[in-house]
Amino acid sequence: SIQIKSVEESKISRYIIEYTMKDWLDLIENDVVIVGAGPSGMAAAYYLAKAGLKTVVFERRLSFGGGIGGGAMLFHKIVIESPADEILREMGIKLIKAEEGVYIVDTAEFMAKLAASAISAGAKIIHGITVDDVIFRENPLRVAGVAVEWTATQMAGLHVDPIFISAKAVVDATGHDAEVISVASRKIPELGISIPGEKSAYSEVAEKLTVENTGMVAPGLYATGMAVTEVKGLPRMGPIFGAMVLSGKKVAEDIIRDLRN
Ligand code: 48F
Repeated sequence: SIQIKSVEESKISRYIIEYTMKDWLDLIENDVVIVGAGPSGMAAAYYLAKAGLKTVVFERRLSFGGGIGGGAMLFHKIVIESPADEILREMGIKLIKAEEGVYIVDTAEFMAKLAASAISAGAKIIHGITVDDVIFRENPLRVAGVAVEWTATQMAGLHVDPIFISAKAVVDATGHDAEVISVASRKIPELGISIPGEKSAYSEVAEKLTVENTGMVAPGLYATGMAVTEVKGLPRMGPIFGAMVLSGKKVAEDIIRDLRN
C-alpha cells in the first residue's frame, strides 16, 4: 500500500507562512518589476531573467495569460506571424503552419509554456496582487518601484495601505488600460506623459508599430504589449499575438541595455 507521509495542520501553516515571508522579504528590492502576466509581460520576464536580472511579475488575477485564454470570442486558437515564431519555438510551443510565415497556436499551450519558460528562466510570478501606484524620486526624476495591494482587498473596497516594492525598472504590461503608466501620468505630471489612447483595429500596421514603439516612457518606466498602443495612440490588432511576444522581448533588451549602462 502507498505510505503517505503525515503532516499536521499546524506544520502546514508554519511552512506556508515561513516560506512565503522569506520570498516577500526577497521581493522588496528588484532589478525589474513587471506588472501583468499576459503574453508581453511573460515574454519580457523570460528574457530579463535569462539575462540574469532579478525579475518579478505581479499579476492581479490567480491565473496566467491575460488575454490569451479568452482567445478571440472564446475560440481556443490564436495567430502568430514571423519572426515571433522563433520565440515560441525557443519555448517548445507547437506551431501549425497556415501559410508561409503565419502559424496557429493553441491558447492553453501558449499560456502554460510562456509561464513555464519565464519561471524556469528564474522569474518570479506572484498572483493575486494588484499594482495601484508607483514610487518616484527626484534629482534625477524617475520611477523607482511600485505600490502593491492584494487584489482581494481592492475588490472588497477595504481601506488598506499598500506596501512598496522597489525596482530599477518598472514595466507596464497591463494591456489595453496601461494602468501603471496612467497612474504615473496622473500623479507625477512632471514626467510629462500624455496618453492619447488606443485607436480602432488596423492589424497589418498595428503589429509593427507596437513593437517599434515599445520601450521607455519615462526614466525607470517602460511599456510593452497593448499598453504601448494605449500610450502611443496606435491601432489595435485583435487576436494576432506576434507583436505581444516581440514587444516583450524588445522591452527586455532595452532594459538590459539601460541597466548595464
Ligand atoms: O491584457 P494582457 O493579455 O496584456 P498584453 O500582454 O497582451 C494583450 C493581448 O492579450 C490581447 C491583444 C493582443 O492582440 O489585444 O489583448 O498587452 O494581460 C495584462 C495582464 O495584466 C494584468 C491583467 O490581469 C492581465 O493578466 N493586470 C492589469 N492591470 C494590473 C494587472 C494591475 N494594476 N496590477 C496587476 N496586474
